[in-house]
Amino acid sequence: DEPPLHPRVETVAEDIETMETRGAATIADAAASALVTQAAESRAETPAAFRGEIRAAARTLLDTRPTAVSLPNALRYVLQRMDGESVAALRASVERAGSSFRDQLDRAQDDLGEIGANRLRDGDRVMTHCHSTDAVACIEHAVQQGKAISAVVKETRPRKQGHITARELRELGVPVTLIVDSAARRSLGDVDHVLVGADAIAADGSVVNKIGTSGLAVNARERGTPVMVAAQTIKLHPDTMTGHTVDIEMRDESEVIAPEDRAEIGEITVENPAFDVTPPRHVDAIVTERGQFPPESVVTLMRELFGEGTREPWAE
Ligand code: RUB
Repeated sequence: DEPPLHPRVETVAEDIETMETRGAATIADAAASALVTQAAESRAETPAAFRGEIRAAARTLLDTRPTAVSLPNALRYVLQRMDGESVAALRASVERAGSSFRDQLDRAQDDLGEIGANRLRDGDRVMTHCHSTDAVACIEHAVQQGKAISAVVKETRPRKQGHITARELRELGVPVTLIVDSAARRSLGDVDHVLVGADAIAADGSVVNKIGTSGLAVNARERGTPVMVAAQTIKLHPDTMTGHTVDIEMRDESEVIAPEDRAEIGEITVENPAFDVTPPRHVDAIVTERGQFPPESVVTLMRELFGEGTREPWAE
């Protein structure tokens, strides 16, 4: 029997699954806060029962979406710091870990934004894909430094996260041109950078991000437009150091085609992969809160942060 979960854990899990809560950093933040709620409201009477509840909550959160590694990284951060001989001590440790994780997440994004902004010059035009809070942070800092930045924002089918980016950039005072995804190559000649976020970064420097990123990067390379990936170190995927590949989420076909249109076409297969993998040779720089890295060198940072491997603290 699974231990009782606080309703907020179920709600957060459902919001991640339905993409009400989306984007790698936001997902990590929500997951950490759900563990804190579970800890704060737990009625467990023994340390073992308490630990069981927190691990079960972590498994429920983990099962929502497979690609953004910030989710397991957030859960691992909190669970590895769960410590104590009593329920009260355990509770305090989870609350402390959850809140320090969330503080670090904010700080990392801010530091990353400052570092990324240094790559952007006054008057630069940036092309974005999907919606990444890490990428927006770079533009926000550049604007705060007094640089005039404009943006070409890709719509990002099928979920149109480009609309979120367009709104946020507009609110920063950045002039925005919205384009459909297939217009990207045509517009690449007019931009100085491609700037995207990441859901996961593998040990070889491959970047896993919203579907369409890899094609964009190939086109950018052909045009000589530099590709910059804004990704806090919680996007580094520890399992890839031991050869694991990153699981690419396949989403429902209803995001791509309405049931009535599909019925009219007849028997076809619809595929809806949510992410793709951009090889390191198409990426110029990965910007983290720890500095900028050529993709091939992130493995050094990963070794420093994770050692040679990781445990799975949510296992029963
Ligand atoms: C979001 C996406 C974003 C990364 C980085 O995909 O691909 O580029 O998650 O975002 P989805 P952030 O909309 O399917 O979750 O920089 O905010 O972590």
